[in-house]
Amino acid sequence: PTSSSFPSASPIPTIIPTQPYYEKIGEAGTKTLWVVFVIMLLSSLAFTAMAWRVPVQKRLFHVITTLITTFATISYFAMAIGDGNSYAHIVIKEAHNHVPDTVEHVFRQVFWARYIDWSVTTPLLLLDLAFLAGMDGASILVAIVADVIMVLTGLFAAFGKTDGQKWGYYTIACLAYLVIVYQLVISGRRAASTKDNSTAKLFASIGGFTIILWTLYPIVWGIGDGARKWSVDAEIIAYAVLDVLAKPVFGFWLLFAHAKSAEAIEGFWSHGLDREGAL
Ligand code: RET
Repeated sequence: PTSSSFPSASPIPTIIPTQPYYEKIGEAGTKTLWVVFVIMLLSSLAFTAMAWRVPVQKRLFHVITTLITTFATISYFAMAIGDGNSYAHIVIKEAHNHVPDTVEHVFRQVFWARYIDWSVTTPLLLLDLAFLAGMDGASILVAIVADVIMVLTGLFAAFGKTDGQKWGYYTIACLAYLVIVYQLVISGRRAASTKDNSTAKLFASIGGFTIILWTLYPIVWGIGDGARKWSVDAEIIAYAVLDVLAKPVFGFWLLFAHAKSAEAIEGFWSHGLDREGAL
């Protein structure tokens, strides 16, 4: 039998795509990724060195903080070598009112490695804050689960094909973020207020810093991935600044300030005992 003996099916409706265009990383973006990779690597080494200088029982914050920058080092390495990304297919406009139908679309590069990084590092950052405040288990669990929901729905939003998908997931992510803020501000502050004065103060300032910083992420996302008003490079640079503040700067602040307040408490007690002894 020849191919002509096969009856052809009903004609496939044709959608003629207009020439797609690609929004992707450039030279400035690649350079930025390498710079942040180096910053994260050096910070991880510095945090490790700091951990070795304190006894194991006092290393909890050092370990959490070192893990955070270690994950970031790997994720920035992946992004800098051109891995850990894919293209989101965004349908701008479908026209079905003429023949042939047309579809206007664009492909935007999404660095999904970020979301893998965030799914591990943002819960660890929350643990740093939760342990500092001495938060209860239930509040910690709620904050961390909300955080994972935020990052995953953020990832789905980044690959949303239509505005409905994109902003729908984005809304869910923002609601989850509000749950985190609630836990930090209400449960966290309540727990911290029962601690010594210097810890309560440190929690208030480093927690405030965290909330301001974290709130900038959905804004960058909205301008970059969301509204596509920023180039992929501009988005990479904005996230780079935020990531350096949220991980290494946050880490050094926490470790130095916590060491200082722990020293102050120890000093207070030993001083008290000396006086007792003298009497
Ligand atoms: C997304 C988009 C969807 C809405 C919201 C977001 C929030 C992200 C946050 C990320 C924090 C990252 C940190 C990284 C450390 O280096 C996912 C961008 C609310 C808060 C602190």
